Amino acid sequence: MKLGLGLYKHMLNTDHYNFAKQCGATHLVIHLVDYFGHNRKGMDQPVGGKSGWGYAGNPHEIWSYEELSSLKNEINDHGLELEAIENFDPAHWHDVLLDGPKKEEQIFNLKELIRNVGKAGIPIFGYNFSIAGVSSRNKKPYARGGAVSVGMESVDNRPIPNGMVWNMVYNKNAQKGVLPKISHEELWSRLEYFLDELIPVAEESKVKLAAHPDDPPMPYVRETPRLIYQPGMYQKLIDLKPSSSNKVEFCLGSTAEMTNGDVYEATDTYSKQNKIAYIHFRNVIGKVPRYKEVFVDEGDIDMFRILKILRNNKFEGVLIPDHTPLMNCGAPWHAGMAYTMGYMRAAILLLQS
Ligand SMILES: [Mn+2]
Repeated sequence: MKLGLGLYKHMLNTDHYNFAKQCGATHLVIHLVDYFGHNRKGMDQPVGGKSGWGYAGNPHEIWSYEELSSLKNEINDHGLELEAIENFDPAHWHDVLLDGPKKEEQIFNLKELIRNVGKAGIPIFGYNFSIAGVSSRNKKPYARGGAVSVGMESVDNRPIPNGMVWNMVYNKNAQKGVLPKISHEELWSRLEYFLDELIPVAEESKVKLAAHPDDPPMPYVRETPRLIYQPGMYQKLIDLKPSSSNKVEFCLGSTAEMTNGDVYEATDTYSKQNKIAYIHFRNVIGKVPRYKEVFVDEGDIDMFRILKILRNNKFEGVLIPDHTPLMNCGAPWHAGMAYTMGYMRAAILLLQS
């Protein structure tokens, strides 16, 4: 097991590479989608309100081999490995999610992107096949000592306006109106198209595609169906396209929030099959539709039990904190992460001793 840290796009700089290293990380998982374009001071995860996070990126430019490779070199120069890129930009795949007119053109570009990722030597690409993305969450002092974190108290049922998907606006001039309602079957058939097209390219490029479950794991959010909102639904995705490149981005928090099944069984099932590309190692109290994200040692999940299962199944991938509560000090995000990283490092060392 390896310790990693997740960094948002605006954190891809020397200070944050050094911060990761100081926290004991050997690996990084990075976001290239700019969720914070609307708020330059934003440090923490966006919650996903009615109007989303802001604008999607440039639809005409996928991330090139040159920029991916120079990013990887920069990270390597700081003594870290680049393990994964997390999330596609909605600008690059909105019509794959929505089955829109640009679907084929966008799939063509996504294939090129995965080839670039493979050529740059980045082993994993994480994605979240979701129309609404994260939603229905708010920020309150949910965690120990009144630390501000994310939680859910009710479901957001407001439909999504045209021109927006996965919380980001990809077309400012879209016709007024909302996204049409679709079934779960329709959503799964869109995923199947995506996997059929992308997995062979990922195999050739030696890249693992890793699916994140729904956050929050509800059957419907904002009048759109969700894909993976119970632990067993990961199996459906795995079986849909058997391949060493078809993996999961296993989120302990989202899995524990699911109403059926238990997180230990799910960890065992998917790590035993060697289907876990990397892990979001976070803790929660409660299940949907009422839960709160809390400190790593405060929630419902026995994190040591999870680590023992992973060790027994010889999981060799990376664990990152995903999200943490913000701590009261001059650097709330950094303190929360540093606290979690210290806990994770100690736990991993203890289990390996
Ligand atoms: Mn997660």
